[in-house]
Amino acid sequence: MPTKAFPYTVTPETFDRPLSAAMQRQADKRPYSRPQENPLFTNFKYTPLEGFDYRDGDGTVSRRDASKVIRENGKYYVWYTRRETSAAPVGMGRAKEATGVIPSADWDLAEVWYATSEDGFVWEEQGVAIERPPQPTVGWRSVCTPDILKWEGRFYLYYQAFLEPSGLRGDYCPVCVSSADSPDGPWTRSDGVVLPNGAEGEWDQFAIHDPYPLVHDGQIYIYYKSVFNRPGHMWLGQGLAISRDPLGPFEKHPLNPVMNSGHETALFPYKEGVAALVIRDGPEHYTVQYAKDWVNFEIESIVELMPTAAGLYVPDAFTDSGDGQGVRWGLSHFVNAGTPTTQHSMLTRFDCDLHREPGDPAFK
Ligand code: AAL
Repeated sequence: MPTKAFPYTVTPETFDRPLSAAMQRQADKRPYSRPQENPLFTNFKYTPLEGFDYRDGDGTVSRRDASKVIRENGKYYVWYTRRETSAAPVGMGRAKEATGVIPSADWDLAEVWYATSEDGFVWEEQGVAIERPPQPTVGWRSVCTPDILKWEGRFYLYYQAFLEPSGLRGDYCPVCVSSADSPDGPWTRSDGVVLPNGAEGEWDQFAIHDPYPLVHDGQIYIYYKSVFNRPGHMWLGQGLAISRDPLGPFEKHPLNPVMNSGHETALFPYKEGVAALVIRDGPEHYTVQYAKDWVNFEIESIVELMPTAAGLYVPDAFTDSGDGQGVRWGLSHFVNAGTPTTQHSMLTRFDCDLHREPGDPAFK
């Protein structure tokens, strides 16, 4: 055991002594132990958006789960879950009381809408992009939680498609895709599902949520969330599915799940690899992680006040540059604004510092 107490002034030599496990981690210079020098550490600044009406927050209008933001035709575009119902959700625990017009959860009886903006702060809602198809087509109960891909000049929206209210077996849903020549649509829906649930007994047999497409190595990489070990013990993980065709079939990565945490994980190319905001839930939530090979993620930093369900503005999401530049802002949502009987969500803007500048340590 050391004879002297740990010194007040810390120098490299300070660590040349027997150390506790915690101080050994500092001596090892784990990335997350040095946030001041870490380009994948950030704070988040939030700004309310202009242009969205929430009917005084009575719970009948909700906007949540924004897609990535893209820039086309000289403006920003975003897609999101929009619910407009005659009443606020009854709650997942009372899902049996949900009807054709009464939602169970905030994302029940929803559609995918889109909005555009000149500056990312003031938005103009343009209307519906993906409507609910007629019963019994998959998605008839709700279509929500979209994300966008641009591939060979066409646009693809991936989204969750519900057959039952959330709270019953609704969240056991797959992902469907629609495509268009323009971000303004019209959107043509592909038959069936594009990201199917895993086979019985596989980790993603029930839910495929939060599809998140990026382009890497000439292929489409879709990260997605699943919830496994239901119902005894709930554990969220992120999987990866890869294809050269946006309409599939997608091949699930043999190492899935590739992340052990994250509810609505947001990713962006960074240098040659991919970085991830691992948001909400799981043993490694509220971390920024990095995978040089796009598969094996390591914790880079531990952060606070992460944006819920972040949709990032990722200028190089689809350029496959092999030299990702990072991100500065995006849209996220605040959940459960209002009282329990007026439950809804509101989109908000966040700014962060996860981009590369000349002189940053990332520039090596
Ligand atoms: C979200 C997402 C998915 C879930 C629900 C709606 O934040 O993780 O979309 O199904 O909650």
